[in-house]
Amino acid sequence: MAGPGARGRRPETSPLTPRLRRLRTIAPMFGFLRRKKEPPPAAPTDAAAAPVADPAAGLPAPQGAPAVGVPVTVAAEPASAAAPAVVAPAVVAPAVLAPAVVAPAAQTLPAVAPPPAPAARASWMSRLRQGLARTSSNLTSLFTGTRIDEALFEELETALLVSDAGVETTKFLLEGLRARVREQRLTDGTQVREALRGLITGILSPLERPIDIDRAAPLVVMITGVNGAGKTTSIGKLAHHLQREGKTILLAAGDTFRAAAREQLAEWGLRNGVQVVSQQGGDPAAVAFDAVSAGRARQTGVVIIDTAGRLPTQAHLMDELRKIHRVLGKSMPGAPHESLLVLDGNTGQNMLAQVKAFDEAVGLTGLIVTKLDGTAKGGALVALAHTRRDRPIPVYFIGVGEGLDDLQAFSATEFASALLD
Ligand SMILES: Nc1nc2c(ncn2[C@@H]2O[C@H](COP(=O)(O)OP(=O)(O)OP(=O)(O)O)[C@@H](O)[C@H]2O)c(=O)[nH]1
Ligand SMILES: [Mg+2]
Repeated sequence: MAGPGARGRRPETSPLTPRLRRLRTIAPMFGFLRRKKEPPPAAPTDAAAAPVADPAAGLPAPQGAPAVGVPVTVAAEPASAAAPAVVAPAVVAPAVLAPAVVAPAAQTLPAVAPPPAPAARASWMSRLRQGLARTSSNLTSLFTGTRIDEALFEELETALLVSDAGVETTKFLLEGLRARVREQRLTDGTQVREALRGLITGILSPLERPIDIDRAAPLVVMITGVNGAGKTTSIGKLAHHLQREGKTILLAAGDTFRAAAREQLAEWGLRNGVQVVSQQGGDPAAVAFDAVSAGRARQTGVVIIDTAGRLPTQAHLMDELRKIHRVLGKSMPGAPHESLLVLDGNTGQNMLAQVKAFDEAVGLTGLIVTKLDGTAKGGALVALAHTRRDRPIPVYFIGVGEGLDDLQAFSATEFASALLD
């Protein structure tokens, strides 16, 4: 609970704003994450979940097959087709639609990326730590001595504000810390740091929840977010992750207006060896509907729907998102089963407004926070957890790079450690 402020502190009429303004240019803090488990050695082969043979298309083998080397993009049928759609081959796309297949740069990418070598995993960890080094050093440098006084709390307040933890959460942390110092009679910096770690971990813990990928078949996952947040990249990484969990995947290019957006998703499809339902122009809701229909007909494990980036202030685009959500509900009971918001970890406090707006529009069930390998300020995530503690939205994954393996499960403990170690 956010308290009323540190009443016992020395007088300070407007303690936060001047320091915040002064330090706004200071670089951020944050980061971390560690893989929880080793990936399986080989690509999964899930016979039960493998797509049924496509009578029309002679489509490439399902994504579970190793080393798929052929283009996998397929056309969507019109949403008006009420019966489960059979994915049509590109060459017989309905005439009313413009060429339905994104012309992917089929020759420019390997169809399936090689499995990550241990060295590669180590390298993303070190990239992450490097990216967060300045931020974590802002905090850790405070706890080096035995000085536990008002000056320490003031410096900590500054460091938390610089990290984008926000005024309310910063106050909450400082009050909690003061109480622990008092009650537990802490006498040196290391103890205070551990107390802070406990507080931050406690705030973040409700966000740590694994995604249940078995609760529907297909599991329909709708991806939303502002422009450039990392939606399409996260879908590519998520597809890879889910394949390793043994799921078959179908992607839907719900950003129908930008050719580049379709091509980008098609590239990720190629990398993963998964099929992409796509359609030039037209209604994104129709593409989403068709993808789910195709996924049901083909017994696909997970259907992931990409959407165009949009700002919460763009009312008509938020309406479009609501429509996609609504239409998905008609495509399959309970769909979308996951309504995920992708957040750029560099967003700062605006992250909170984004979550609120997208949640109101499409009832978020989870978050993916990207770009935590760069200069992101992790404090915003702590603020998000604290300010939404009454209805926490889990962070299923964090993005720590642009490669297939750079999606990691969120861990409150590791996140707090990355901040304070
Ligand atoms: N370093 C880093 N870069 C990322 C990460 N995720 C995405 N990016 C990069 O961020 C940029 C935008 O990513 P996209 O996936 O295209 O973002 P988007 O949300 O789909 O964008 P729009 O569809 O245009 O709204 C690309 O250059 C990605 O490579 C990440 O976790 N780390
Ligand atoms: Mg995109």
